[in-house]
Amino acid sequence: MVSIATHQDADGISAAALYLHAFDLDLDDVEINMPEEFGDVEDEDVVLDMKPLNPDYEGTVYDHHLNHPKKRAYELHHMEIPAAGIVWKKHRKTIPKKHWWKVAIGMAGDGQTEKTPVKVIKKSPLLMERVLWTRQNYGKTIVTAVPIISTLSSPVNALCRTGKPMKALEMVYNAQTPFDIYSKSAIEAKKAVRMEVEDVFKGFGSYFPQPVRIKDRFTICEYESDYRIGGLVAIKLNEADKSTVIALNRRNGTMSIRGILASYAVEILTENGMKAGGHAGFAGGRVTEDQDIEDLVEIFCKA
Ligand SMILES: [Mn+2]
Repeated sequence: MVSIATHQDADGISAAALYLHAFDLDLDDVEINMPEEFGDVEDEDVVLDMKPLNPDYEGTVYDHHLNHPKKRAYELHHMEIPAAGIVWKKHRKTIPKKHWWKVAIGMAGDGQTEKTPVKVIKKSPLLMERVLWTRQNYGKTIVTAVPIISTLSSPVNALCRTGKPMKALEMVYNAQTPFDIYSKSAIEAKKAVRMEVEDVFKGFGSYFPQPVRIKDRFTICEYESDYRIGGLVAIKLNEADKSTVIALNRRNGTMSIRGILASYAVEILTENGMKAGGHAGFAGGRVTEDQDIEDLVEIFCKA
C-alpha cells in the first residue's frame, strides 16, 4: 500500500488527488496522513506540500516551502509554484487530461492563480468562464462575476477548516468537472466557516482581547476556535491596513501569520524560541503552553 502525507489545505489536497491520478491509484489503494502539525511526517512514501520536520525522512517530497535543509535524507522536487503544480509538471504525461484542471485548485488556494499552466487553461477553458454572485444591498441587486478558477479553493479549504480533510480529498478525487467542487457538504462547511470568523470578530474586545498594533506594522490578536480559521482571521485584519498579522488560536496554541512582513515575523518568533515557518506572505507557528498574547506583544515590542 502506498502511503502519502499531505498538507491539510486546497493545495495539499489537490496535489494528492493529482498524484493518485498520475499513478492510477484509487483512494482505497493508499493510506493518507494529514498531520495536525505542519511537516509532522513519519515513514510515508511521499510527502506533498510540506517540509518534513525531520531531515532524516527518507521518502520523496514535492514542495514549494522555503529553507529545506541542505543535509537531508529525502529526495526533493522543489519549485516556486504550489505543490499541485509541481506534481502536475513532474507527472503530466500520466495524469489523464480530464483531470488537469484540478491543478487550478492548488494554484488558487495558495494565491498564485496566475501560475496555472497555460496548457491546463487550454484543456479546460471553463476555468476562465465566470460564476455570478448576487446580493441585495438597500434594495439593489449587486452582481459580482468571478472566474471559476478563482472560486475552486474555498470549498476545499472549508472542509479542511471544519475538520473534514478526507471528505475534501474524496470530493476533489472524484470530481469530473469544476462544478463538482461545490458539493453540498462543502457549501455547508463554507457557511459554518463564515459564521465562525464573524463570531471571532464580534468577540474582539469582549470575550477575546482587543487586537494590539505594534510599531504600526504588526497586529497581534488572540481568539479561540476548534476550526482552522486563523488564516482567514489574519487576512481579514491584514486587508484593513496591510499590517502583518499574527493570529493566535489559544485553544491549541497555533499562530497564523499573513502580510508583507510574514518572513520577518517568523524570524522574530524563531529567535525567541518559538516554532514558526512558511512561505513569503503566508506563515504559521506555535506557542508553548504557557505563552499567550502578552508574550507575543512583549517579543514584538522588543524586536
Ligand atoms: Mn502549498
